[in-house]
Amino acid sequence: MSMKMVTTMVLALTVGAVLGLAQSRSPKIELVKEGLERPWSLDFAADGRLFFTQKIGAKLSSLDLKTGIVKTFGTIGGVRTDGDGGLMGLALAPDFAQNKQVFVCYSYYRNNQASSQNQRNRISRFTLSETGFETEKIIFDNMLGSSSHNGCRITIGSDKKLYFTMGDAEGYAPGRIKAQDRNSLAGKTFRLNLDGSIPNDNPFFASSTGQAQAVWTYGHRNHQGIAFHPDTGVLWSTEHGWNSRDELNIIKKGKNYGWPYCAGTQVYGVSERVAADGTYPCVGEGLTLSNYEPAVKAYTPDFAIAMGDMTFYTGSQFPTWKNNLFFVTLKTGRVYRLKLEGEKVVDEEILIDGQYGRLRAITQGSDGFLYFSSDAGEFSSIYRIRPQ
Ligand SMILES: [Ca+2]
Repeated sequence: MSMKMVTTMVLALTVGAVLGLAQSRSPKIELVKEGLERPWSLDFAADGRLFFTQKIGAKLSSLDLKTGIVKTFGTIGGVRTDGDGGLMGLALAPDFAQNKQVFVCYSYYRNNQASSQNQRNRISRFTLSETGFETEKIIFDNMLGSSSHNGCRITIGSDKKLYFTMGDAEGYAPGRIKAQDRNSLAGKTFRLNLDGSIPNDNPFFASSTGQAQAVWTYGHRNHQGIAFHPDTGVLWSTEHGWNSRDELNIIKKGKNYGWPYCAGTQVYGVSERVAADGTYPCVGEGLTLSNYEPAVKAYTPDFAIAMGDMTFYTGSQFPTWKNNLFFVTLKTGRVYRLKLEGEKVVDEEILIDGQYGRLRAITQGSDGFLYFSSDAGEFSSIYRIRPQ
């Protein structure tokens, strides 16, 4: 046996051992709380309490992780819970410790008249007392709703602006074009000041009127995850796509994300086209879409993985995961971990693959662990991901 062969064998054994070690260090999943009514959004306060919305019960609650006790501040009246609708997005105000303000998104019927013409969604700001709601201030009202595609995820930027998503509110209706209409409040990302006023540096502030001035991006189908990269400040988003075309996007001011003409990196119903420079243009028979921003990555198996919420990891419990992007999926019940370089995905791992059913939300705890929720009606749960 030559020295070279021996060296190769030793190298192979070393690599095998390292791989074995990596496997034995796969994270531990702990059940934190069960028996919840579809916990749709999770957000930690600095004091360690986990705030969450319960979609079908329309409850805003917090969980004390030390005692396991859930405290419900209140049930929001008049919430429409048909199909995708309900109490959805949640974001605590940046100075929540002082002002006790939380932003939520929920579905309702206009004039309390339950009909498809009156399906709506809104953003409200609640001020909490120790035991309940003190006030509700409606921040952004009258967004078109549907029994499908109501969004609605909320985050707050370092610019102290509120960013939130709204789906195309059209389900499988023919001629789905509201997402492309910049005057329609469907299929958009919006940006507002925290008091509900509209910032005058929004991209269409000068060229539109009324609530349409709040549009930040358009051409979305139903993006249910949105988060700022902790280092670059770039806004990333997961979009629940059409059929086999889920999307990971970077949300850039004023851009068009293509729906319903393009999905993933593909023109709707047309085979994938790659331009000479390697980009994916949204062009097809008789179609050239201006202002188009293609997905960073399209998830294109022969089924929809059904992307849900996303977050970035900034804690110290998993040093090698720093700044990694995590997202959950509904239909396939997965937790993905993505390593990024700039605006590219360079590595990807599926940490969980269906063992906990449909997954809805994911966030990082103030303790540096990751938390995610399942979506199984009144039998939904919150779980923790921690090192072994
Ligand atoms: Ca798109």
